[in-house]
Amino acid sequence: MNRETFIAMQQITVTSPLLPNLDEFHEMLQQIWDSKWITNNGSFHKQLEAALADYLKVPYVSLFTNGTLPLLTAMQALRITGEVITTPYSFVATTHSIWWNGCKPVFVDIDPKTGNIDPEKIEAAITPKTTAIMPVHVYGKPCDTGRIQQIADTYGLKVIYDAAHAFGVEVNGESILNAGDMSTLSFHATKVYNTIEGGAMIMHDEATKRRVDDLKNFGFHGEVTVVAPGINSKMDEMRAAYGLLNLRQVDKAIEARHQVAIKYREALRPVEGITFFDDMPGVRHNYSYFPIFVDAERYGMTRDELYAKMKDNGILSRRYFYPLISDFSTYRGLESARPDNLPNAHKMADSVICLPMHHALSQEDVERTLECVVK
Ligand code: T4K
Repeated sequence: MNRETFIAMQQITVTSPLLPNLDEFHEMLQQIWDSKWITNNGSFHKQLEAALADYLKVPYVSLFTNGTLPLLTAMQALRITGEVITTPYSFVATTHSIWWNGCKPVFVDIDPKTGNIDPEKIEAAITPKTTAIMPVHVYGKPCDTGRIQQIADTYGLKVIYDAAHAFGVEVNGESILNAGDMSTLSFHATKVYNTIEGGAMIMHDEATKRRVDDLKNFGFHGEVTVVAPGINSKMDEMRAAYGLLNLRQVDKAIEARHQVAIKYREALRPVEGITFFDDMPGVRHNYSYFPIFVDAERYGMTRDELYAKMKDNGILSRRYFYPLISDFSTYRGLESARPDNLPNAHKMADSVICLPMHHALSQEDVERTLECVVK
């Protein structure tokens, strides 16, 4: 076998989906076939909402068909208008949700210690038109939710957390998903916990849950009454069943990721010019991503050179989150998108590589990855 064929066969991807046992999934599919109830708040949908509320230690969960629609719907449910303060260092869906609601995103720089929005820079971005803050727990690292809430309370703003990466993350035993007015999750195939495509919204009270459930079902409340201009973003029974099965094995998957993080950190700590995040005290992390940051001068190679070298060796790392959202054509004309407003975000986006990180990485995969980075 030549080198090219070997590498093509042995590719190590940045992530790999957690898949349920196929026989168990088939049994559940049989139940769905027997019942002929395949979507619209079916039995597995109800079971998954209850099981997730329990697992995540949150009061109410509303399932969605992906992680973007709960962001859009949260803004509708809270009747957000005007300007929304957010981070440029995220997946583009965060800002798109603001745009799709006819609001203006206002970018605030990040804290280089966490990659999350810097709370100390939020107040300077507030105007009379600001109605909400949309922070992101990037890579599952908790935002400074206490400080953000203080600012929101002072200025009468809503807070919607894009918690797409923060499945199962806890601070001092409490779910990070309970912070703010609402939090949203993504259950995409590439996430720690997946339902193939899927997502959820977390809220504090039953009335909000009812309103959100109406909104994701075209605004229908009952059979003949439409109470709001809703959308269709319901999760079907197949994916809810798949989600129930994956919930049984997600803790094991998170522990496997944790072990990979330990090996990466041990090998990378002495490497000149490579930095990474350590665990935060009191936090239950989910190890959803393993970003490293390349200082080209000290490392002796640029981020993009290392990225290309990994690719040549069959290691498909990703540069999440490069380019910055504020650099995409839709947003770069905004005043807050000016690079001099976002120096920390630019530095992080220009130096980041997310190493392969998932539950099924073998010792050999980890070693091959490290061989590429530790020269
Ligand atoms: N907010 C934040 C902060 C987010 O990060 C995201 C999504 C959202 C909101 C929106 O949530 P969703 O509407 O997507 O639920 C991925 C995902 O599509 C996206 O969900 C995710 N964030 C984003 C960070 O990454 P790509 O384009 O990088 O994925 P892709 O298809 O290149 O896959 C990466 C690797 O994963 C592949 O090289 C191999 C592996 N893979 C992927 C898929 C889809 C598999 O092994 N099997 C698969 O089925 O966007």
